Amino acid sequence: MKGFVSICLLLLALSSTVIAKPPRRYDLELEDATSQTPTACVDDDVTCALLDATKWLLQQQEEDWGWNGGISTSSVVLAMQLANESWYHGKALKTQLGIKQLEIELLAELGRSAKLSGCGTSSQRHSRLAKISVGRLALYILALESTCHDTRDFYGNDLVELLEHNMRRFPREGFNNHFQYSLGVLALCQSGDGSVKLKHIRELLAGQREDGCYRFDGEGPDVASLSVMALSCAKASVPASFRSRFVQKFNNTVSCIRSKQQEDGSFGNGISTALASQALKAANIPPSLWRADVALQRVLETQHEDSHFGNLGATVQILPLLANRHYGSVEDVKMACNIQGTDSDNSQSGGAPSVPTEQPGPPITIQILIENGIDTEEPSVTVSATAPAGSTLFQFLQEAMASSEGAFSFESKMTDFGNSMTSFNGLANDGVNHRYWSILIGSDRESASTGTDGIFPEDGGEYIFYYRSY
Ligand code: B12
Ligand SMILES: *[C@@H]1O[C@H](CO)[C@@H](O)[C@H](O)[C@H]1NC(C)=O
Ligand SMILES: *[C@@H]1O[C@H](CO)[C@@H](O)[C@H](O)[C@H]1NC(C)=O
Repeated sequence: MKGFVSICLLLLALSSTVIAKPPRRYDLELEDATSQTPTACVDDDVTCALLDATKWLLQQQEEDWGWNGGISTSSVVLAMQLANESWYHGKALKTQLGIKQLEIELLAELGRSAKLSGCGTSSQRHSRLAKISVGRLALYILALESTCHDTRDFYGNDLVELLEHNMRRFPREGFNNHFQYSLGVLALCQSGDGSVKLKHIRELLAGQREDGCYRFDGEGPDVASLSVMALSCAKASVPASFRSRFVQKFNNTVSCIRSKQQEDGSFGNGISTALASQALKAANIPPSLWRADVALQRVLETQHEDSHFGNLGATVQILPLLANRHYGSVEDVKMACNIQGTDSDNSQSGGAPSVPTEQPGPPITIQILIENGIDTEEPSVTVSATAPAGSTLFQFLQEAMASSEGAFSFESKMTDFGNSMTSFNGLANDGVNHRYWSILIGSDRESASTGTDGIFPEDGGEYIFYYRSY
């Protein structure tokens, strides 16, 4: 109770921005005395890939010690700990400041929620709690657990109870896919006591289609993979009477994942392959049955020269696999919490942040098409946008909006994967009816494999935003 009152007094108001600000990285004034470049990797592809990718993530740390304006701090901290729990236990100053930022962000988010729905009676309290997104809260809990926090008493707040409460109404707008639901179950499952209830397990099983796959599973089995990791973690909470049904359904989801494996060992793109591999490991499927080493090679091939895997979201989801771990490995990582003061002089350094200073290219012009594939009576809109070569599609969109004098507009939301397009010309994504803006490229309308921050338009190119149902 005390916690809720103090949160009400806190009322931290942070403005949420729609347009992305360029990231401000920290200056190296605060370099630890003990910092050195991490031990170079020798000969082992996977270790090298892991070390390089963690180094890249650390370079993304910003001036306030968080990541991606606070959107990605929790998923980065979790990924860093799953990559190697010595990160936290090394006690490097930048690490500790990053964890402090994680705490501040969550307290701010709790405070904002309090402000939104006011303070007072306990019935009001429940509506207030419902404001925090399940996926975000789950990632905060996993990140906090992996860094030795008590999530039952986080500055007086019971985060596990809060999560459990917020998971009750499913599906609803903003919480309507089993990827998020699985993150919730993984957080409940790994925060100490038996918080996973039979109803959670039932919901995960009920979401399956006949083939064991879920809505939003396509070429890759991302959702089924998260579900298998969550179910593997929660297996111990299944009552005996429900066991045989559980195993049957569980096997069915594993079959979905395995059915997506290609001849070359991949399960779709690098992210999907990494998540599928993590799931099959979590489910203890013998590696030879699904050619685990070949799948791993396919993932490693997707690493860029700069050591990330395309963007921050891809990198954090792939990292656990490189450390032979998965989203259910927080329990293993937590074991290091009981060992006091390990290698405190072995702190890691993020290395010098490289802020690329690229010259703007010559101006190029592209066509942006806004098409409504659901209400086909609605005429499509074409706008051209001009920006320097090398700009992202998102920057072209901003340019188009600024110069259209109200004729063209969009809204977006920052995520681990960059800006997600949430609305065009007033027509917004609709989570209730599963209608969303998708991205297609060129006259053959190829589906984009990444978002508007990862697409670098070519002169005269055509970029289509197509409203469709998934
Ligand atoms: C569900 C889902 C969607 C749903 C989201 C709505 C919903 N009902 O939840 C819909 C169908 C809208 C969607 C759309 C797209 N998606 Co999608 N999506 C997912 C999925 C399966 C789960 C995301 C999630 O719930 N995360 C959990 C919550 C807690 O995290 P969150 O940050 O709040 O999640 C939000 C963002 O992930 C955002 N989002 C979803 N997809 C994408 C893609 C991009 C590029 C961005 C910036 C944001 C974004 O929507 C989520 C819910 O609000 C992921 C799988 C994965 N491995 O992450 C793919 C994934 C994120 N999507 C992907 C892609 C490519 C797309 C599209 C670009 C496809 C297209 N050609 O149109 C579009 C984005 C278009 C746009 N408007 O900007 C890729 C991104 C790859 C990359 N390297 O960047 C992923 C990783 C799948 C994969 N394995 O390739 N997606
Ligand atoms: C984790 O990092 C520590 C310190 O840098 C290192 O000694 C250890 O070998 C690493 N563990 C793994 C499994 O990579
Ligand atoms: C589920 O899969 C396991 C391992 O592949 C197998 O031993 C078991 O018999 C299967 N159970 C059911 C009910 O299909």
